[in-house]
Amino acid sequence: MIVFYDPGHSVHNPEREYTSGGPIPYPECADRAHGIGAALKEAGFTLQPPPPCAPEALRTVHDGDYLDFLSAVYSNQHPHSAELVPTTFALRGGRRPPCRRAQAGYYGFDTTPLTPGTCSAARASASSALAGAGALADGAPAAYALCRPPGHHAGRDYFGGYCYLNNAALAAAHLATGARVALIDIDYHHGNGTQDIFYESAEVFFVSLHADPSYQYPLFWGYADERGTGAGEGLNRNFPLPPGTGDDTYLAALDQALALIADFDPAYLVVSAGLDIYGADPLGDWDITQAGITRVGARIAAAGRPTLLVQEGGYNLAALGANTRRLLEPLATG
Ligand code: OKP
Ligand code: ZN
Repeated sequence: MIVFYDPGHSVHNPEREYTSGGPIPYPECADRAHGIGAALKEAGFTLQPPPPCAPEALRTVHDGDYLDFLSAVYSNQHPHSAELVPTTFALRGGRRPPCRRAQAGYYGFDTTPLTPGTCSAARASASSALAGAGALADGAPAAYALCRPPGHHAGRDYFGGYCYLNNAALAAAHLATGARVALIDIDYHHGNGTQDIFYESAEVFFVSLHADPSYQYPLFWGYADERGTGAGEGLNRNFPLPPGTGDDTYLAALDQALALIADFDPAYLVVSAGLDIYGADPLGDWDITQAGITRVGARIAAAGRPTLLVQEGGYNLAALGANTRRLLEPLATG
């Protein structure tokens, strides 16, 4: 299996997340990717740097104004200034303010920080996903993009939930030129950005399994009755799951999700691969075991489609590398 990895992510490494309970060390740290990379190398995978993606490639999914904001917010001022944390939000409908720093609360939906390295790291991350899509288009049966920062909470014109550019959506949009694509999001959190991007799309079928938003982030999206609109009617499906979800409950929901995907009969499958489903993840409250993660990988492999896995969450640093390996190995050998 081809693995794409761009070490350029390391320049984005915020210090703290501002939660309702106060500041905590930033869970989405550069060491996540270092740990995954080390575990995959040890398992015999080769990590390939992707070619840097063309700036226009990001416009298939993201708005030009938003992309301009991401590249300009740190461009001509305080190149080494502290993190920029939005605290006043527009609740879309207000005006975009002229001040770049104030725009952080126009484009952000939570207190996810921007740092001087955020834009280039997000581009490096997106480059891996786009290279993975290219590999599938060229006939590879499976590929993995070791992306960080993650992407599935980012929409066409917003960032949040540690995400700035929607890596999986960019890959799916690339593959969807002339082919049907299914995007399954197995991260513990609902992929609200991806849902939003493809909500009216007939080309990309989005299915997400996640902690019920009635008790978990991102809180406002991810309910079972969100099913898509217009040409995308019926092509958005959510499986909200309860606290304590274990292997059997999860795998039963996954089987339902994969049956829907089989009916859609996509030419490609993109997986938003979050490993915060793991029982010992500090952000999650599920009970998925390491053997369960192997079974998730085996179920995805059994779907029998050319498959791109795109890294999303997963915050147990001690287990993340081994868990990623467990998810990938059924696809690498099968
Ligand atoms: C990103 B991904 C934590 C508050 C929630 C945001 C979570 C973003 C998850 N105490 N913080 O889906 O793994
Ligand atoms: Zn997550």
